[in-house]
Amino acid sequence: MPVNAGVDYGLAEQKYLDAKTPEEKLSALYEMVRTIPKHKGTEKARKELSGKIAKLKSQMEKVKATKKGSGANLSIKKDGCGQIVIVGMPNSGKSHLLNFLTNSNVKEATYAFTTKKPEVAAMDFIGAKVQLIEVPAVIAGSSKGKANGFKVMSWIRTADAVILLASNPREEKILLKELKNSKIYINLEPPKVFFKQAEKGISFTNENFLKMSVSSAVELLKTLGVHKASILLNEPVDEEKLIEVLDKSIAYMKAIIVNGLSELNKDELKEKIFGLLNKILVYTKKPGGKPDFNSPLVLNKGATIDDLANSLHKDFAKKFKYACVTGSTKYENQRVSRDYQLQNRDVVEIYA
Ligand SMILES: Nc1nc2c(ncn2[C@@H]2O[C@H](COP(=O)(O)OP(=O)(O)OP(=O)(O)O)[C@@H](O)[C@H]2O)c(=O)[nH]1
Ligand SMILES: [Mg+2]
Repeated sequence: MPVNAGVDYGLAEQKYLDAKTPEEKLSALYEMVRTIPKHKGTEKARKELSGKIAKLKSQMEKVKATKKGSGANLSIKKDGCGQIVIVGMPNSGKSHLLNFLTNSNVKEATYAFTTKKPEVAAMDFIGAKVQLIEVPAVIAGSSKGKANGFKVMSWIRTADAVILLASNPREEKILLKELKNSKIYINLEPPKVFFKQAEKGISFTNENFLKMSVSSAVELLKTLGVHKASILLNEPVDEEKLIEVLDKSIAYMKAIIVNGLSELNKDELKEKIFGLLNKILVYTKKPGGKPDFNSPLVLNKGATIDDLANSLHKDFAKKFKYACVTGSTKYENQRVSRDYQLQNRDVVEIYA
């Protein structure tokens, strides 16, 4: 251990020594970089850290290339228009919520860890199918592997969004902490820092956002294996943020937090859950006909008429003449262009 290194560095180093997977090793190395004192006396140790990070990263890249991205991550086969996990502490009512929202009949009981494996069910949202998964309970220590925590966290991070079931602020705090320790950041945005390739050296745009000297930022980046980059800063950035930007193992996930089941309105809750997916429902109809409100198309938010035509059939998009929209337009059946942006629940008539 280098001179003057504090307790935090010691803990990070121990984490590194205890780490079982390359991802855990890398995460511990980042923590060591974060906590190592930045003075002349630690220069050699920082160089060594930099070397370890570079070596580990290239090893991980090689493994990834041979596995063609299948990776070590566990994930549950996706179905429907999105996959959402229900996360909560033991006995918090996860199975109850799953049964409430779907037609499943998962076992509910008053003892802890009734649910031992992921339970998958489909939630119908006005004709669209959303895949809901109850994962086994999270407890204090899950992020360190307690209660099958590594697997549970892996199932969570590969989903598209989260329903956090917490009956009180204490539970919510524990859940958010365990998720954060597992590199799952709930309702947080990635730092607004953007890297571009550069011919040589490291330079910053909006340097005034740097909450450290340029030279120490450059030093830190070099330790993390970045030697050539042009970096755009769009928000204040300290050491922690700079390391966060480079830490590709962080999953930023959207979540709704449900505090209790007693006062829930099912339709409102379903609407909120669907809202997590950044999608819209659009109904199509034949010219002169009626839309089928039981079978919507699910498109990404921001989708245009062109996207819709493409999602129907490639030929259709080619033959496309024009479309009429009812809903987001000023008038019913208003004629719109190909680049018209659709809104949730629009009804579209395409003439081809
Ligand atoms: N009346 C009522 N009972 C509930 C509610 N939520 C949960 N319960 C009951 O509380 C107990 C625990 O609920 P579960 O849904 O099994 O809890 P869980 O979070 O899935 O628990 P684990 O799978 O063990 O982690 C069961 O007996 C449920 O029937 C609720 O909103 N109302
Ligand atoms: Mg359960």
